[in-house]
Amino acid sequence: MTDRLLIERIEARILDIPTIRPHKLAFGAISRQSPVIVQLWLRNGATGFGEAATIGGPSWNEESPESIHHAITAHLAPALLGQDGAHFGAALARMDLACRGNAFAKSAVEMAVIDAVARSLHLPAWQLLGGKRHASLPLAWTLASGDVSRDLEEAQLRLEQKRHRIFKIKIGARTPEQDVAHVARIARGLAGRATLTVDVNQAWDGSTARRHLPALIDAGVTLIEQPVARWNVEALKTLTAELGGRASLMADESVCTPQDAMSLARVQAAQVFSLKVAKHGGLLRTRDVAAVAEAADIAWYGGTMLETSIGSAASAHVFSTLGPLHHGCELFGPQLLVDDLVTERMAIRDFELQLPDGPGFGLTVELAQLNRFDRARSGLKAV
Ligand code: MUC
Ligand code: MG
Repeated sequence: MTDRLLIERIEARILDIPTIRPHKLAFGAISRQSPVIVQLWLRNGATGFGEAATIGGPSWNEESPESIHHAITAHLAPALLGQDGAHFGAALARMDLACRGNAFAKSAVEMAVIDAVARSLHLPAWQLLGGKRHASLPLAWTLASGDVSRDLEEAQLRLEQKRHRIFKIKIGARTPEQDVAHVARIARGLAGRATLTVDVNQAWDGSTARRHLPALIDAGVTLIEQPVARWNVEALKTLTAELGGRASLMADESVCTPQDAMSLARVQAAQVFSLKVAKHGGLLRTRDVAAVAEAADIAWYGGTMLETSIGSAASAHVFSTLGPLHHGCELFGPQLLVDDLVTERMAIRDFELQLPDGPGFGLTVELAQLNRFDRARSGLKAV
């Protein structure tokens, strides 16, 4: 064992960062993000950073910033202290032994390990994850102000800036008829200039989805994300079979573990998997889920949990290593936040996110910004 890559110290803190506008989803509206930031030190003095962000506390899934922070400080960090950071798979196995589930918490720690080791080796993280296959990816923006005029204004600006021409519209909070009318107005306003996706965030039952998705497709939507509950694989399968020729069905909340991926792939319940490093439990397991997708002729999409530049860059590193069958990515989280934690964000050019290089995730984290948004210092309470 090389002493120099031994894991010596792991710290985690919860930040509270306001969003630039309320972000409205099927299950509620958020006006701040509370990412958990992990900093890890190796014996050689190298440090690495990781992040796990949730949306709306424990509303998107079971984990919350507070549970993530607790899992890391009480269980995951103690399991890794003194271990060789370079043994990524063994570190994951130790975390699994110490703590069942808690994928978000594990992902933040694994990110910090990989960042620190890659920095020690003066390599970009993507080089430790299989090698780079994409230099850039089309970058979506989410329209979720809840107001058609504001959504259209946002989209126009981003088109003019050549930042985004794929727009994901969050629906499911209002009646399906209102949602269809909202999406149709946006589609008319952007006709011929943009690609439209909807994310229902599990809000509909199978028959509501069967009844209303065709109208969304008629309006111009080409990608439909998680219209039904995560457990409702039967409905996903039926929708994919019935509508899959006209628009692509994408699983998000339904596909977390590689085993979920296998179950969906076996019955062809989706044509696209939204990959998110947090829900898969890290960068390595994101690759495992992507491998199942590729083997089943299912495309991937580079999803976000609205992370700062730390989690977004880590995601970008692993997405840059994946295969050619994809629908781009949505790593726009940093742009939705009032400020960031790094000196320089990943660049966006010609509607594409420029995928970063190293060392590590290629970021310079500003400690003053971590302190500025640190919940423990501001006295703010959980959402
Ligand atoms: C989700 O379910 O995809 C991603 C982008 C966004 O606006 O919300 C998220 C969560
Ligand atoms: Mg989603």
